Amino acid sequence: MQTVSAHLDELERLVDTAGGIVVERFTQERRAPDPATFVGAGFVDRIGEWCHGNAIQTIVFDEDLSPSQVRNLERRLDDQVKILDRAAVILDIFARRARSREAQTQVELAQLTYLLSRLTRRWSHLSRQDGGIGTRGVGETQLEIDRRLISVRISHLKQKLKVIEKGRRLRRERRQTQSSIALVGYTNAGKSSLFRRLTRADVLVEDQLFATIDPKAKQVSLGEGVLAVITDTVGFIRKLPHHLVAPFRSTLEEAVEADIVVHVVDVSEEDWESQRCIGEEVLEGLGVDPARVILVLNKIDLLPGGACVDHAPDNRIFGVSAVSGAGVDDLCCRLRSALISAAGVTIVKVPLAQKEMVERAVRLPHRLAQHFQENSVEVAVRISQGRLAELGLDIYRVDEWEGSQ
Ligand SMILES: Nc1nc2c(ncn2[C@@H]2O[C@H](COP(=O)(O)OP(=O)(O)OP(=O)(O)O)[C@@H](O)[C@H]2O)c(=O)[nH]1
Ligand SMILES: [Mg+2]
Repeated sequence: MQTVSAHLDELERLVDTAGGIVVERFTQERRAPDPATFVGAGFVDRIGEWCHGNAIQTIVFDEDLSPSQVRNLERRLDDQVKILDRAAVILDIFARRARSREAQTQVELAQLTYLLSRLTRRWSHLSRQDGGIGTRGVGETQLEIDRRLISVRISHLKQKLKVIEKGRRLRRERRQTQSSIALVGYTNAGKSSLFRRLTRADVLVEDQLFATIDPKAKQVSLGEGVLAVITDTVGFIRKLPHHLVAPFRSTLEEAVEADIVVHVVDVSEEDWESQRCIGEEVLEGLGVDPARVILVLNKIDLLPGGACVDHAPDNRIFGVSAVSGAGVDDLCCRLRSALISAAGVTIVKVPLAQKEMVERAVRLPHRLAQHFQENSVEVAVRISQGRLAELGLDIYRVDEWEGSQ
């Protein structure tokens, strides 16, 4: 029951973000959902009466409803009340928030896919009544035409997204010489706040679900001369039907190709562990190697007595507050060392006595970090092995970065 109320709290926040006002909650305990109306028919009637008496326009279900369930429910309520499910509310929020051409295209694609799944079954139902004889073409009903038009629009949008994605991919490949970090996590975990703190960029931070729909990338200086490109992403949420997230997946897939994936979890939430699990499942589904993931438990300032989060022995978990800045320096330090030891980074260590080689090393393009020691200089650099060999620096390659980070 505790989980149910937590889920309904979240649904209430979603409705609020979508611009609705929640007036009442109803729950029914059943062994299995009713195939026709999800909840029992008598229960629907009771809610219907209540809605009628209180001039309520919309009922939102926390679970995914099938198209025929929506239809049956609306009929049973004499088409006086609109029935929505969680996915429909989320899509509405996405549509309000999308700003960039890419996000708008992704949202439209998700909406039409959702609509199409609803039209298809209704159409097959109605076409039987029609007897297949149409006036608008060979056996076509209006719904069939709608369905066809939607399918055409869907393939057009998919095509458009491919072009946008290709452009983004090319731009990213050109940047390949830069290190990258992706911020991911449950909606409202504080990804944008951390992005803002790290980059000092003015991005939207709001105590609302899905504040970020358009991923943002920006260069960040992590101290000690280490630079990286950091990306803020769309948040995760439980019970989001798979076909809806598909359009957003490619953006996320690309973000998590980053050298380091920072998984942000709001540790002040009662069910933060389950939000963490949802995040881990998504990352696993995207094929992200856990070795590349750093877990950040955010909002430690809200923990009773400002409790500290113990660092895991392998330095993969950090407690921070994006708002107060607590723990952020430690995190930056960890990010620096993680970036230096990421795949694609080579470390060369040249004795200071080798003056000419030292000159070459400290002038290498795409240097990530550089550190002078008593008798040598260390340089971490993103460079091809071939180029390193051409410069004669490959003999100075070392496995470990020893300098300060
Ligand atoms: N007290 C406290 N609040 C925080 C902290 N970090 C973020 N918040 C608040 O949490 C809310 C959500 O923050 P965002 O940064 O927008 O979260 P997000 O993960 O980007 O959320 P979406 O873009 O909606 O997925 C805002 O009201 C922030 O002010 C923190 O460390 N402490
Ligand atoms: Mg955000």
